[in-house]
Amino acid sequence: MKSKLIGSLAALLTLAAFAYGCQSGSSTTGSTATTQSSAGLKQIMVERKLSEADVEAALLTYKPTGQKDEYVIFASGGQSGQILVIGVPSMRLLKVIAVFTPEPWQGYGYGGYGDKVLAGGQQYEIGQRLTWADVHHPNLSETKGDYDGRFLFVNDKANARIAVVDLSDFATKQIVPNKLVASDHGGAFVTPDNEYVIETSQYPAPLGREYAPISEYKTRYRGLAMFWKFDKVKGRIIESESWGVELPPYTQDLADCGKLASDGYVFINSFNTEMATGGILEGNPPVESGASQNDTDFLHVINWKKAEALVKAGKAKEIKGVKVLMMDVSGPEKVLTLIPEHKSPHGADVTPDGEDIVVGGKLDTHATVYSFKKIQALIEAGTHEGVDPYGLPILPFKDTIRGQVEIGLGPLHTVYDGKGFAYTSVFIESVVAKWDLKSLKVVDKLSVHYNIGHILAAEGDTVSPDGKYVVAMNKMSIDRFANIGPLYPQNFQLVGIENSKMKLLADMPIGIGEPHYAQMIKADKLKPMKVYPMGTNPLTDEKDEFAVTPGKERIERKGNVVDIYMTAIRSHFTPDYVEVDEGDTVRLHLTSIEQAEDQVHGFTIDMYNINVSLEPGKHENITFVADKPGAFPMYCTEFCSALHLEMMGYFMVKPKK
Ligand code: RUQ
Ligand code: CUA
Repeated sequence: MKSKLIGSLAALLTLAAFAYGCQSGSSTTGSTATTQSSAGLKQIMVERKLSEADVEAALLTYKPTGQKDEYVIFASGGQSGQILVIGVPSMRLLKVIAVFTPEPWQGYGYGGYGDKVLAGGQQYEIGQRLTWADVHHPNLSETKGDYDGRFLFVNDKANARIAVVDLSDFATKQIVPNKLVASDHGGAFVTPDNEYVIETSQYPAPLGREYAPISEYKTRYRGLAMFWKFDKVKGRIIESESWGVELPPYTQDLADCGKLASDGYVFINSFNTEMATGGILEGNPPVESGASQNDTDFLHVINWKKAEALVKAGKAKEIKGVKVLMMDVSGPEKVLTLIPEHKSPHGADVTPDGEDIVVGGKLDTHATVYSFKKIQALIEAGTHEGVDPYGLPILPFKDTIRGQVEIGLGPLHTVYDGKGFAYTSVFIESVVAKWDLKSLKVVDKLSVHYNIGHILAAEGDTVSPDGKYVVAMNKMSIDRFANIGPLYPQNFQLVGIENSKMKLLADMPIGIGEPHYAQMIKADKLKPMKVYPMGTNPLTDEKDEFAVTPGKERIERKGNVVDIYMTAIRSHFTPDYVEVDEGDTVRLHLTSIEQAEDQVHGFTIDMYNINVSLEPGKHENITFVADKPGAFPMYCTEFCSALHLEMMGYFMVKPKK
């Protein structure tokens, strides 16, 4: 960061004024320009009530037109079911990726390939369709513990699903529904070489989503850690090679995957070892207090490589066609082990070297630092202080930890800078606490606005974080922005961490859903295509069998099925006049034959709820029944050229006699 160079307001203003002088094209000498502009800038600072620190923050984050961001954030879009793509340090919103929710701009869910992705993510074959998601934790694909910029995975807490986004075109390719559980939370986390995408359940329920009375909670309700096998070449989850590990009904919370020293292991928090089930009208305490009786909950440790071997050796049980390693195997085999943790913990975050696991306690003032070496030695020696009601070994707490850090009120999540420091979000206190991983002492605190949930760091979950920025993902923004009614935006705050003191650089209101986690990748690791190879179907990433080449546009009828082979290019569709009979099945094969960068068309047929986005080279197949007679304009919905409004035609549906 330039901040090291900038020692004083004078130096800052000289620098700013220099740029100002150049841009204004002043023909005066450098020194005169500096003086005049300094006076101008000082006046702006006074008028706008900007401090020296404000001006410095502006200089560190401002991107003049054409200058690109150094990092890219992929942030959860919360209830929107989408992913937000944000540039750093400018904190400009670059894109909203449609994932679990129909999204009109990308034409996702209005007749095109997105319908097929969304259909694959449905939990039930009949009945209501899921049209939203509670998006929590986006995770980038990894190679050797480093983000490789190829894929992005994210979970839907509300409907227990995992989505796969391909970063070669920033499009969602697959949604896999977890048929065994109803909600998830710990996910999507990846193993360091991305063999698996991990999804762990949140609220326990009978596996397979059967009914069992709540009185049978302890015997029938369970948690699950799902290991989704990922094929990096195909870029898809292979459901048939995926499997699960049964967990006790302790309400598993966040999870993280081991790396380097702890490669092969997964760590999952839990917060209701009391197994409280509420029942306020029945005279029971609500879950919030029922689940807070015990002094400790359990950190679950899974040896996933061993679990995988046991599943392959046929030791798993099939539930609804999914192989699940049950507790009567995983306990004795030392695949699943419990460690006490301070009550109601939240984040479980493995350090970049994989040596430690940091657990924040929502109701505690500490973060606990577990040592993987100690944990592993105890597991291997078979040392434990007892077993839980499900026969799972419990390790002695004292012997598993390296220490505890006095953080402040309500530590949640921890990220790392790769330089020996950890940064913990502290919800109740509304601060980021920076602490030394060696001494376990807090060295700096920064107020954020307000009530920070997650925190993320540049390349933060890799084996080598960059240590330049962290972002506070604040749940509340009272008094920060213009009043826009009782539903307030959340507030992302960019924090510079290059110097010993953290520095608040920029605020970004988030008015789209409530974000949870996000990850930040170096922008030059992303290498998406600029245009699709001609005729590409984004669902298969291949040339579609129905791709239309220029000159081969046509309309074919077989019985009451009409195939329309159509192309789009500035500024017309061919054919631009289509006539069918009411009740015909229409199969529209639509190829953009553009190959010029940023030449996007849209396509809609009025009144038919059909709407697709046609990026250069993209192909879409749209099948529908022409059930509404009339003369319907079909037109391009992107302002693609000077004759964009002329890019239209008619879709005629002749009424039945
Ligand atoms: S966790 S509430 Cu990401 Cu802090 Cu879901
Ligand atoms: Cu094509 Cu507007």
